[in-house]
Amino acid sequence: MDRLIITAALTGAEVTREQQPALPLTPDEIARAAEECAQAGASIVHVHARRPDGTPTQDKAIYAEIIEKIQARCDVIVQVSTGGAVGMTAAERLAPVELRPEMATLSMGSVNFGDDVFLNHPADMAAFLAAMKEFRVKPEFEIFDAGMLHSLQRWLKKGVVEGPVHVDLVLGVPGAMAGTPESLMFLRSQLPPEATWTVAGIGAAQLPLAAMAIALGGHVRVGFEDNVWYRKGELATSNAQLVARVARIAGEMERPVATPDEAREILGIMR
Ligand code: KMH
Ligand code: ZN
Repeated sequence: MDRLIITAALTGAEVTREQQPALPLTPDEIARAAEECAQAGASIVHVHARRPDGTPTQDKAIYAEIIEKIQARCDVIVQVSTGGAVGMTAAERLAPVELRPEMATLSMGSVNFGDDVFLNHPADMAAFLAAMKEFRVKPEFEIFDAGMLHSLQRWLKKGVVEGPVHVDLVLGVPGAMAGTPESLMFLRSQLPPEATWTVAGIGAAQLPLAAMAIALGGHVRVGFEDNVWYRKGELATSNAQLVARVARIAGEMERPVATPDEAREILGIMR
């Protein structure tokens, strides 16, 4: 089995300081959190930007500042979000890809998202993919529901995408696929050949699905974007605390964590 790639989803677009007092919001806070997570065993950081008032933004200049500050502190793969926040336009969401980060997310379809709808029109998805090809950004295909994996299979069949692809199975969003072992096992059975995969369990699903991925040869995403708790009734003190726990469990399971360079090799990222 490959070494374990841990992704730290540091901020997200929805979580607030009221929900998680240690949530990193400014470029300096996000860069510091990224460094702590890298030291704890993360090789990728999934980044969302916020305005000074804490609201989500896809502003290119703010992303540029975040990336510069992260790179000044540590070596870690920066993966920008193109999901942004519900309600943003496709053009807005795509902006940080122009900065040529090593990776970016690409959601493979529309889905109910709590009380909202996370819209991903097929034409927008195709435009996101074209931009990632143009700027040589490695996509991480975000899979919230089974049909999205089949959309990716169709792209592969048509030759729109060349494998091996890397996917993130996001499980437990209210309105999407449940954060259960059965969901993970089913999606894993539907993966394209040679695909690498990570799992992002939402809330209480984060830890058990992480343990499953370690055992199954997948990779793991943790962090405040998906889960603010360390355990029931106890908030996590930092993103790094969540990363460190996964790294510890992985070590006990003889699945050492990947360095950023090892992660680049596993994912086929050329710098
Ligand atoms: N904030 C969600 C609506 C991504 O980063 O690519 C979408 C999201 C996915 O967070
Ligand atoms: Zn995200």
